Amino acid sequence: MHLAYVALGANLADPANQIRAALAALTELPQSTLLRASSLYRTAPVGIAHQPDFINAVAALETTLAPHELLDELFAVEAAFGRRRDYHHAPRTLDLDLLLYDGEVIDSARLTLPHPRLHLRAFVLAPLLEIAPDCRIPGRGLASAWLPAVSMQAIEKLAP
Ligand code: PH2
Ligand code: MG
Ligand code: MG
Repeated sequence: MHLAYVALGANLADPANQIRAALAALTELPQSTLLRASSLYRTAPVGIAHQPDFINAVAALETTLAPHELLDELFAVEAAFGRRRDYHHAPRTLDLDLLLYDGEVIDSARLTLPHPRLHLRAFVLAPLLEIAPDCRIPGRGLASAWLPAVSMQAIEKLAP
C-alpha cells in the first residue's frame, strides 16, 4: 500500500460542486481508497490574472497503483469532468494534481514528484496541512514550514 496526496482545483461551472463530485469520483478509483478529504477553500488565482476564483481541496489516497498508473486514472477523471486543455493555465472544470506519493522523488516527462510548486501555494499547503499536519515534502522538509511564505495569498476555508 502506498499513500498519495492529490490536489483538486476548479474555477468553472459551479466549481464547489465540481470539487465535491470529484471527491466522490476519487472514492471510485481502482485499487485505491480515499482516506481523507480536506475542507473546500475559495482561493484567488495564483500565477494567472483575470480568472475567476478557484475552489481547491486536497485528498489522501491509499493505493496499490504505481505513480504513473495513478496519474493516468486522475487524467481519466479530469476528462470525465469535461476538462479541456485549450491553453496552459486555461480556466478549468477540474484539475487533479498528484502532489506526493510516499516519499518518492520522480522526474519523468509526465510526472514530477513531489509536485514542483506545492510548497509555494497556499491553495495546496493549507488543505494538505488540514488533513496531514506532519506532512513532509521530500527535499523540502516539513510542509508546515512553508506556510508563512505564502501568507499573502488569499484563501478562505468554506463552511462544510
Ligand atoms: N492552479 C493553477 C494555477 N493557479 N490558483 C489557484 N488559486 N488554484 C489553483 O488550483 C490554481 C491556481 C495551475 O493548475
Ligand atoms: Mg494544477
Ligand atoms: Mg494539473
